[in-house]
Amino acid sequence: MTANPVHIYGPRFSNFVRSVMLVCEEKQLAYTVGFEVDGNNVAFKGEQHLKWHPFGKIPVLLEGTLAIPETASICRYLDEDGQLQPQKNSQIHAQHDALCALISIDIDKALVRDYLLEFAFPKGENNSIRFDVVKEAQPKAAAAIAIIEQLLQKETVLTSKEFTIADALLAPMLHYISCLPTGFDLIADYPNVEQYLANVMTRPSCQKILTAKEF
Ligand SMILES: N[C@@H](CCC(=O)N[C@@H](CS)C(=O)NCC(=O)O)C(=O)O
Repeated sequence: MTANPVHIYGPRFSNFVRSVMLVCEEKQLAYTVGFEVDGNNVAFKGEQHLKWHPFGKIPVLLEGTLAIPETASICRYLDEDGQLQPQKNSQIHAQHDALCALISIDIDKALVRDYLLEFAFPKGENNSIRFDVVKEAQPKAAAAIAIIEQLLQKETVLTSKEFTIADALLAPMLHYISCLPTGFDLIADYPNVEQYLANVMTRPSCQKILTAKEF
């Protein structure tokens, strides 16, 4: 990696962009964020973006001529010295990797794609929230939070004091859920999840990046 700032292609409000920003903050890496690259706006899902990520997802990490898609892979690349990945033994290392996949695939789908996005970008008439859609997605979102609650009852990398890539992936999602209106914020029913979020929010990186969003 070079000493020049890396660029995180994508918007600051995206939970996955925030995960990469958290990793940069934790590692004190210089970075810039946004759709503007070298002074030019690079269109979301435009030709250039699709060259970087064939499915037009964000974030993409740009460093010189290198473009890396996929959040967990970006985080692992930035964590060159492995400080944000448990190294104790290969089993714990693999468990952390698996947790990163669970969070960025299944938990993200239940919490962010199928639930939270309806609040952030309502698709109802006159941009109103489709509460029928929200209500339908809520049981699966609550089930995902219950799974996190269970994970937090065991000794895992999520319960260790060390901040890891798994935390960087999970914290932005939980923070956004906690910002939802009463009755939709789900977390209040899960004391371990609530405590976990309170703990990560004591970190300067999380205080800086996980700023509240009005839904
Ligand atoms: N597997 C990708 C998923 C990234 C993702 O879903 N990003 C969202 C924004 S937070 C996105 O690009 N959504 C636009 C789309 O799916 O077309 C990763 O882990 O980076």
